[in-house]
Amino acid sequence: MSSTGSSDLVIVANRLPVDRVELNDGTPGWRRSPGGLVTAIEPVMRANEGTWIGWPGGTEQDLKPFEDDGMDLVPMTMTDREIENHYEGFSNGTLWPLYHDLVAKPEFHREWWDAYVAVNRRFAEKAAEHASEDATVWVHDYQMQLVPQMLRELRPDLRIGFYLHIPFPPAELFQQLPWRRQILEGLLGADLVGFQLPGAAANFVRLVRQRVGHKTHRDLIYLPDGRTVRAGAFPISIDAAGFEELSRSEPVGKRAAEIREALGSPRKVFLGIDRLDYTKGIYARLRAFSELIADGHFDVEDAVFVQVAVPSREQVEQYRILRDEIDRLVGRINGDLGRIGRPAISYLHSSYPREEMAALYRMADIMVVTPYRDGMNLVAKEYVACRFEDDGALVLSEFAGAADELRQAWLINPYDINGMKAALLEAYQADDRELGRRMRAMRKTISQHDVAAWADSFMAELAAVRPTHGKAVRPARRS
Ligand code: GDG
Repeated sequence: MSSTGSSDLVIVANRLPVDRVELNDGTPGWRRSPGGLVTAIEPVMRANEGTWIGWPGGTEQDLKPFEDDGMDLVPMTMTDREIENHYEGFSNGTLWPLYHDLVAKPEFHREWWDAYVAVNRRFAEKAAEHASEDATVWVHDYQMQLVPQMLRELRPDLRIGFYLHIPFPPAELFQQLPWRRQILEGLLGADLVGFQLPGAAANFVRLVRQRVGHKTHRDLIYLPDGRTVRAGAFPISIDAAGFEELSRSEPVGKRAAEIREALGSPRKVFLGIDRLDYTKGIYARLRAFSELIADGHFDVEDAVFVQVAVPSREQVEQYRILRDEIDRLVGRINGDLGRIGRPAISYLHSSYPREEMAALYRMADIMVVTPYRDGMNLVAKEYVACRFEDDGALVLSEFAGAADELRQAWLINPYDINGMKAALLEAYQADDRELGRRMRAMRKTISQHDVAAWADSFMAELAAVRPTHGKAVRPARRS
C-alpha cells in the first residue's frame, strides 16, 4: 500500500482551530478561535508535529494548507449547499437535537443525509492523503461520524480514534434515525470510540449488538474481520492551571472589580455563560431567577443576573426563534422588575476574549449552568478553576456530563422550576464555610483531571487497543 502523507498524527474535526478574518491592512488572514478543543489538542499536536484537517468557516474556495504557530492546518472548502445540508442541516438540524434527548424536534431529510455522506467522504480522503504509514488519526464529533469507516477502507494501516463531544442517546431515541445502521458502522471503523460518560459508551455498545449484530463483551466489540473496537468514557476537561493563572492575574482582578461596580455593586451576582442554544436551558433559569425577585426573596438592589449568550448557528431557524424568545423574556423581566439603572438581568448577546471570560468568572458569586442535556459543559469547570479563593457557588444541571464529577455543586433538574428556585436561593444564602467546603472539593477534582490528562488517556488507550499496530504517539503532558 502506498502512503502519500507525512504526518504521524492527523486530527479531523468539522472546524479548524482558526477563523478566516480580515486583518488590519484589509488582507485576509487567520485568527485562533477560542474553543476548548484547540487548547485540549494543541499540546499533543505539537509533540507529534500533527496536521489538523477542518473547515475554516465561510465559502472561500482554493485555500492552501498552511502552518500556524507550529501546527499544519489543512482547510477544507464547503459550498453554500454543503453548509446548508451538511452543517446546518444534518449535523445541527438532525443529529444535534436527536443526540440531546429531543430537546427540539429533529428533522430527517434525505438530501441532508446525502450531503453528510459526501462531506464525510471528502474529509476521509483528505486525512488519507496526509497520514503517514501507520499514523494515528483522531476524528472528532458528530459532524464526522462516517469518517472512521471511510478512512479505514482507504487506509487499513492507520490507527483510528473517534471522540464524541456531545451525548450519545439511548437506543430508544437513536432508533428513530433512518440512517442508524450507517452511523454505527461509520463509527466502527475506529479502533477506539470515546464518549464523555460511561452511559453513552454503553448505549453505543448495546446499539451495535442490537442493530448491527456484532458480538460484544462489556466495552469491546468483535467484528467479523477479526478487528476489536473498544468503546470507553473519557470525560473532557479544561486547562485548569491556565484558567487559574489568568484569574489570579492583576488585570483580570481589576476588570472583575470594574464589572461589579458597573453593575451597581450588588450584594450578589449570578452568572450564566452559554452558546445561545436551546439545550442550555437559558429561558428556564432566567424565569427561576425572576420569580425569586417577584416572590420577594431578594431585590434588584441585592442581586443581578448577568447572562452572556454567545451567538451560535444563526442560520438555523430554531436558533433564531430561541433568540427572539429570550429577547422577549429579558425585556419583560426587566420591564416588570427593574428600576432605573438597575435591570434585574444584564443580558449580553456577544462573545468575549478569554481574559474577559476569566474576569466574569472571578466576579460572579453564583454560576448557573442549567442545560437540559450537555455532553460535559466546560463553562462549569472553568468557573471552578477560576475560584482560587475557594469561594463562589455552582448551580449545575444533573443532565450535564460535568455533574458526574462536580458532585458538590448544587445539583438541579432544569425541568423543575421550583427545585431550581430552591437551589438558587440556597446558593445565594450559603455561608462561607459551606461555599468553601464545596468549592475546595470541586477544585481538587478539576486540578487532578485536566485536559492534558484527558488527551493523554485517550491516546494511551488508543495505542493499547491495537498494540501491534501503528506508530507510537508522543504524550502531550507538558513538563
Ligand atoms: C460542546 C459540548 C462539551 C464560550 N463563549 C466564549 C468562549 N466560550 C468557550 C467557553 C468554553 C466553550 O467555549 C464552551 O464549551 P461548553 O462545554 O460549555 O459547550 P459547547 O460549546 O456546547 O461544547 C459540550 C464540549 O463540546 C467539549 O467537549 O463540554 O457538552 O456541547 O470553553 O469558555 N470563549 C471565549 N469567548 C466567548 O465569548 N473566549
